[in-house]
Amino acid sequence: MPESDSSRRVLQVGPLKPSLAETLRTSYDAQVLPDGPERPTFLAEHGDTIAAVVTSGRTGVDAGLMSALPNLGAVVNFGVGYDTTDIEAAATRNVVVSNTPDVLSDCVADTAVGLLIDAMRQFSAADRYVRAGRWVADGNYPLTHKVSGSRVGIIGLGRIGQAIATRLVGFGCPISYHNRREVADSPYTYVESAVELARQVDVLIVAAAGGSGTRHLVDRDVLDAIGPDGYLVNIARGSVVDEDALVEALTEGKLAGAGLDVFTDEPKVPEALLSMDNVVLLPHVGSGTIETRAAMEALTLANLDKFLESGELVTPVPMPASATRS
Ligand code: 8YV
Repeated sequence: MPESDSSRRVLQVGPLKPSLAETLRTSYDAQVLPDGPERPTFLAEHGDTIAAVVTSGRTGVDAGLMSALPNLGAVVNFGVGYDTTDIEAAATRNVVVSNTPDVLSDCVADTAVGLLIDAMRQFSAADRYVRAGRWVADGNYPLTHKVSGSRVGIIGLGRIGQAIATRLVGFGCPISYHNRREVADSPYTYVESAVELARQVDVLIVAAAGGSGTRHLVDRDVLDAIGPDGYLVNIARGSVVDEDALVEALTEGKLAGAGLDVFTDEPKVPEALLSMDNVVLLPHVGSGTIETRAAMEALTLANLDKFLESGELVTPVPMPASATRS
């Protein structure tokens, strides 16, 4: 870690993993952006001393906050998804942005497969059945659906999408995918549109990045195309799925079930889903293991260190070409 310089401070924006927040405070003399009415005063007093922000995908840095930090050089994001940071505004201001790719792909892919199995086999619901004494009272649990060999479609064949595919090949699942563009040398079948992909598969898994480009990519038409025998799994961002349409489809039996780790307005989950045994609900825990969160923390600090030393990042995110950069 470089020598601390009072004109090049680090700012924590939003809650972070406690050990990361503690390291930022003790080793980087980082400040924490206040949330309440003290924020404008804090920014007026300290805004021009901030060289780097450390945040997470749950909070991010919007254009308004960026303009209150005129000497900001980097947004260091804990997490692979950075849709809460305004990348166009960052590019315009020559602010570089990093995320934590690769180190979480295994755990998020494990979560996707876990959700798929749980939604189709209803293990969580069957567990509740045992605990409620219903095995004794009501007899055997109803039959569910076979996972191995089911046709799986993946929306977004990036690092996480590919890690999901690799796992499901082991289950004998034929894999097809939809992506912004076809992935060169991929062994999986490319499908031109999300709706066409949904039509062809038994399970649709959402692994696309969030943000305006993918908002409601899984809309009513895509959900209709999955159909009453099909399942949806989302480990990406709630924003990629039209949640009202999803709730409606599940309520009306137009979808067999769903496994969801992400929601539109976390931590709020639509009330209607809470009583559905064909829906598995997780509190955004995709990357949430001790091992992976430690690796994400280390990569976050490596990005911060490199930026403070050289102005560069270890894992920069691609910046949009459209923004004007000097
Ligand atoms: C984390 C995530 O929950 O990496 C991401 O984009 O959504 C998760 O790994 C989140 O970033 C931690 O705040």
